[in-house]
Amino acid sequence: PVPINFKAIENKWLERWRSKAPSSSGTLGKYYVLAMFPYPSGNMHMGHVRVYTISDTLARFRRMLGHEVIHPMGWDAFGLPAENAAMERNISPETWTTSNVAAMKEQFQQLHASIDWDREINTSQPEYYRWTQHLMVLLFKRGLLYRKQGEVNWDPVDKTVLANEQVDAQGRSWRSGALVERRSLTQWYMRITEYAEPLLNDLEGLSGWPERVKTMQANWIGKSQGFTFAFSLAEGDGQIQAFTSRPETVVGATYLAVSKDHPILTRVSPQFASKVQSFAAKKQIEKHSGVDTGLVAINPVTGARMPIYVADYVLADYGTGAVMGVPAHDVRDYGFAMERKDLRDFPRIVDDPSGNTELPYTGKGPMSAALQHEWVGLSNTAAAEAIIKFATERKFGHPVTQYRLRDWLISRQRYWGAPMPFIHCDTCGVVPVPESHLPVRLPPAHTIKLTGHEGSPLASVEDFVQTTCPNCSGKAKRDTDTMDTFVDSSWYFLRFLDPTNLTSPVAVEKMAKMPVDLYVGGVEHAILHLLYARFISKVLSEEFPNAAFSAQKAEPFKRLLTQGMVQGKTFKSSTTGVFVRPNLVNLKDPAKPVHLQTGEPLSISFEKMSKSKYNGVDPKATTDKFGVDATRLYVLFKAPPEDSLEWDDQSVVGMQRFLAKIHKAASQHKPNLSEINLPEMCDRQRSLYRFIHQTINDVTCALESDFKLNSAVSHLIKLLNRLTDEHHLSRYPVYHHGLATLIKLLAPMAPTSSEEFWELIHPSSPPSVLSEQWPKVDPLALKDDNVLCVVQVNGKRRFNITLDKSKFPPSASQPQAFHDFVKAAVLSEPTATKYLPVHDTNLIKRVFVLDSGKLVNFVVAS
Ligand code: ANZ
Ligand code: ZN
Repeated sequence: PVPINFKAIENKWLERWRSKAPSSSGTLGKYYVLAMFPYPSGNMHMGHVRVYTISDTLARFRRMLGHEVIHPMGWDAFGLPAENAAMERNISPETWTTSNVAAMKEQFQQLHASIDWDREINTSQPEYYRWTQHLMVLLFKRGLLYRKQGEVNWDPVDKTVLANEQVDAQGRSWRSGALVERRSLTQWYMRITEYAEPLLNDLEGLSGWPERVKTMQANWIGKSQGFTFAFSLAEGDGQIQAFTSRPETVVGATYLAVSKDHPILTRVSPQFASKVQSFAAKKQIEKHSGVDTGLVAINPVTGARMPIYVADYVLADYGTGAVMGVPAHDVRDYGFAMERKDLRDFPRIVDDPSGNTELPYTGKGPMSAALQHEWVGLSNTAAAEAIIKFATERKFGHPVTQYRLRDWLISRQRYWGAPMPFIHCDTCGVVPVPESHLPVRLPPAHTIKLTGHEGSPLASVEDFVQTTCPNCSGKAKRDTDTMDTFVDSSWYFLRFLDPTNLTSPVAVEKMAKMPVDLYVGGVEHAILHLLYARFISKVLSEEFPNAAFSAQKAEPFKRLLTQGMVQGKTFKSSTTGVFVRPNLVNLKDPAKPVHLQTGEPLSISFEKMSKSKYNGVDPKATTDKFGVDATRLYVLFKAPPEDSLEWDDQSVVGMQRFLAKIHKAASQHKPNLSEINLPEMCDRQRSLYRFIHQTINDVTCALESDFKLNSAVSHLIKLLNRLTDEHHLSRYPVYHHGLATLIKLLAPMAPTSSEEFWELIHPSSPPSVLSEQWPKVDPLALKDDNVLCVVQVNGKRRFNITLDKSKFPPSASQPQAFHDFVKAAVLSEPTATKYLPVHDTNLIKRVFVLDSGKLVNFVVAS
């Protein structure tokens, strides 16, 4: 087909839409579709195109279904990249952010995304962060926000602290990649641990979330049941509590290890003190390092003397900050003990049922005979129960539930973030900024030196720091930390419901629009963002109680769709592994690309798009070249939303052709608007009608519940092909019905093209396909009234025919009539001439009709 002039069509419909906004009122109730709001980098990449195409398609679909749709967008605008970019360019982070927001908003429009821009929010504007600050005050008053001195993760490159969650397993910062150092600092924390139980338990009710994400959240919360033993000091009184998940191993505990800030360290004798102090001051963390404190405890079960060490591997904020060392059965304890002469002698507690005698052994098994104790021979789990009972009765232990989840460290020593709304007064302590003084505005960037110092940039602005205490009116100082940007995004979905409220973050009655019905975003947010959002949501639903929302446990996101990555085609030298620019690749033999200049063989792979791999594809270039709708369709069609998508420019053309074919069919079509009349249809019409309604069913299912958007597109392609095949029916209403249905089903995915096609087939009727009702499945159409009949000739299977059940004479009461009906149907089938003497029926000796017409056997004279 001739390519269509998509630019002209796009412009025409954008212009018409501008004069008439799509309706967002509906009779089916609200539907809140939310795509994770972007960081305004200024450039939309293909990953964005993918998420927002998905969310826009589903928003448009829901509008056609009759929902009142909420599909907002905003900007997660605070954060380090703005600050760093601003320093590089010598402009303020605010200027940089504002121009990026404008550019990206333009790019949203270029995608034809149907967004409620009147709900737009920007987390870096005082109108928004005023309420983020309000929430912090509220959490502070509830005891859910507090300051604490402790060991924190310090990023030496970004010069700020990081939450535990922002440090990866290799000990590197999620943002800068720098090796994180430990420092002892006073910081702000949110008491998310108080909500560990509901955060864990309520996962169960989230049937619309991927299992994978729920597991990640559950593991992050990391609930473990355990036991705490009290170990008494050998000299003087005093005890150390140690948390263990293996209480039965206490009989093999040969030493204790405590963290660097454990209170027991104040009891160290002068002889050991200097060594212990210098160890505690050390920054780097090593697996097996530690020093003897000279203190000794007594094993409450065996009575053995246990030296007490201070060791790097003991975390200050897990359990009790003390571990009972069981070298025989714990890998870390084993490593630690084997490096120290006085700890190398330790007993085995649990036998390996397979007879292996190697240590450490971390599996299950019977209690070792060498123990000479009443527990010998019991399974280790039974022994654990017995020891728990024994210790509980004698009061040297108690069961505990432990979580891996830590309180959330939210303060940052950077400029571009929401200031913590607190004042430090020598007399009154920490005082929240009164409501009427909010927001605490960020001082303008030009007054601040952003680089070259440690600690908060805000601390250098005297005007900002010096203030009076709201409580006693004495001289006081403002807090100079800003908030982690994850705080900003932990409640934005609530603000979208009430974006301009001047007296509250969100009005109680607006909470009734929660939860978000569908949340679309990257799986990289599966832990942090979603956990924080769930936490804040639960807290806020207590402050702004809305019965409906609370009844759903205040879970903010009902369904979660995590879309996969968009990957670009990458050429890599097979020998050096260096990435090669596509314009330096010789593709004469597409299967064996070589370097244009060196002739080196290159390998092809698909990898996450990035500048360094020369595999990025610019969304604007793509939509300019192929059209917005072809791009949108391609993104939906190429892979199921959850999988990664391998970008291939060549196949976008396929979508362009698909649209051009519909355009052609619509232009040539002479509408027949008469009513569909099922009983009057011939077989072919009836079968086309069924196909149309199967397509409605499949596409609706894909958009409504299983989100197989790729197969939704392929169902539409099949419907078009079917209509092309049945073009001889074009003057009948069923054909018109098919074409009109195709265009309606296509509308959410390819909106401007569908508008154009709709106009072509309805020259005089309503102007917008988007305001049409979503097609409904006719249950009569789907009712299968065909019987597949296998035809045998002299016992040999020859061909099949389909019999129309609705035309059957009643077989039970008139067996002969039924028999004749089937026989006639077979003989009138064109293929019958090949196998049966159609013109000389005398040669047919007998006909057996079996199984209600599913099998028929002709006995023919040879
Ligand atoms: C003795 C023991 C014997 C342990 C054994 C394990 C195996 P989960 O299950 O993840 O909760 N532990 C306790 N507090 C710690 C701290 N502050 N820093 C580092 N490790 C600590 O882990 C619980 C286990 O981790 C505890 O059980 C303790 O070692 C260690 F065969 O106690 B166990
Ligand atoms: Zn005061």
